[in-house]
Amino acid sequence: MVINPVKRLAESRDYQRRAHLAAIHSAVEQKILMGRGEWVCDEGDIPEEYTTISSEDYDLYKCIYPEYLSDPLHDPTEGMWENKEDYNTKYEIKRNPETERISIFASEGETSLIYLGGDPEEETFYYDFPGTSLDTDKWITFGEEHGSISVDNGELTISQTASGGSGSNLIGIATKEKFPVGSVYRARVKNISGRHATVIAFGSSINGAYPNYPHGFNVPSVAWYSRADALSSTFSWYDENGNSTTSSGNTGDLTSYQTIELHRVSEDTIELYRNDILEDTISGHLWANDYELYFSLDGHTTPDTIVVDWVEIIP
Ligand SMILES: [Ca+2]
Repeated sequence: MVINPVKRLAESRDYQRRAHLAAIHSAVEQKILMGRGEWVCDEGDIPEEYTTISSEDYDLYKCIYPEYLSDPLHDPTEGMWENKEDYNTKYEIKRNPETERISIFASEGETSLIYLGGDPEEETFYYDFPGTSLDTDKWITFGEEHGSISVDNGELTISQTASGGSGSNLIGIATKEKFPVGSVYRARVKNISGRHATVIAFGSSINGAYPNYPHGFNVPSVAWYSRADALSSTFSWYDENGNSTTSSGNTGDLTSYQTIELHRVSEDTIELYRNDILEDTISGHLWANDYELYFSLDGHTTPDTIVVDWVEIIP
């Protein structure tokens, strides 16, 4: 039996919570970057066990508000904010001392618990591109001869400069791990120049590379690909029964950071979200196997470039 995380996330307040966790997490990451990798705050180290973010418990907002977090976000139903000396977000934070991963947790979800940054019990995949290279235990790369794949300042940049044209000279990255039906694949990503660039995809490789638009390849995949040069995008798929098609009318301008999600609701239904809003649904097609998350570019116009801030996959 597969427990479907999508249903748990369906409540609008849970979306709001998730957006809050992402904003707080991003603020913490920014502060760490500004501290050249160190957490510098009078409040002291982020606790190693989940601790409430409040004036009484771990006073995180002393460290990030308002410099890195412009709004004093708190749980929409249970949290409160009076001022910097009197608030309780009802969100919790912890730091894993071995990995330095920061996790944030909403305990007041409508039906369940929401994490950002990964919880070991949930086996969430989370990667925010630390250091100056990809962790090859977690990622494979392909097509580096067609451009560059670089990590710097907490961001991944993939740029196809070889002018490949439709579907050729693919460059990109994929997770080594595969994820089952029920998974949510999420990324904060932007396509800053050129086309065709997937802003998120899951599926199979073909000859070691991954298709940037699956409808042109005969491998099961689902992808959303962007054209920064023409401010348009297309949702494309090829299923396990050999059916393929595309849908248009998706949001066109993906040149600034967006949170893009593919929800594998069931074997035959996929939902695509942008900034927590349902953008498109595919139903009546089959993806029953476990699949990697990937990004892939073909340089139809060059430079074809995407930037990724983080990836999260909730199995
Ligand atoms: Ca990042």
